[in-house]
Amino acid sequence: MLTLCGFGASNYYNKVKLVLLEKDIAFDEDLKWVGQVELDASPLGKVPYLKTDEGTLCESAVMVEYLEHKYSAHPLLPKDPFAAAKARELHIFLDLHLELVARELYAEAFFGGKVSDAVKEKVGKQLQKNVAAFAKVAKFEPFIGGSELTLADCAAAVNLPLVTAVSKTIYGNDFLADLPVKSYMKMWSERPSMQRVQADRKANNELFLARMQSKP
Ligand SMILES: N[C@@H](CCC(=O)N[C@@H](CS)C(=O)NCC(=O)O)C(=O)O
Repeated sequence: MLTLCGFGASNYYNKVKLVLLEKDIAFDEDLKWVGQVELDASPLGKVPYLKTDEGTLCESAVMVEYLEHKYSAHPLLPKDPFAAAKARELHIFLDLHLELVARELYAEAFFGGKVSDAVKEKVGKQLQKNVAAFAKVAKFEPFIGGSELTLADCAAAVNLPLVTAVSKTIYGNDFLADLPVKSYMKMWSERPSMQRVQADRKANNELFLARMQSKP
């Protein structure tokens, strides 16, 4: 049996959850907030992590690759090695070059904190550069890499809305405005996997914000 550990307000948690649901794999969830993470499973103290009958895994990109190889039904990577590599390329762009850069602004965008003007300027430039590069590799036809839903779509579905929200809040304009993200997310919103993830995310987000506010 698989147990996904973490919390539903986390984009990386939800990427793995979308993959589990899209592939129709049975799994349990174990609510672990940051600070409650089992460090032998996730030594950096990050969520998500996955418990399997073979052992534990941390890093969402690794988890979804494991799931893809272990469970052949409902494939989320093309069989062709080059096409699969192109999907992985998009996955890296989304996690590393978009989300991880935007993350530097979450404190102010979402959590009532403050980010210095110097950081805002540096991150803004980097994010705009990376969005322009991402626009060259993303297809939205209708899926992020073309005609097939892949692992990269599960990363896109959780990360693109964050980039939009952060850039709108911090810089007053949506850095993704030139891309068809709205129709892409509408397509996702019609999938049962996303409907469950969104419902769980909303419920968990309330708990998450309440926990943040109760901390000094
Ligand atoms: N590269 C990691 C990133 C996971 C991550 O940053 N998770 C956040 C929650 S969305 C977290 O656990 N943050 C707490 C921390 O970094 O201490 C992955 O893909 O799993």
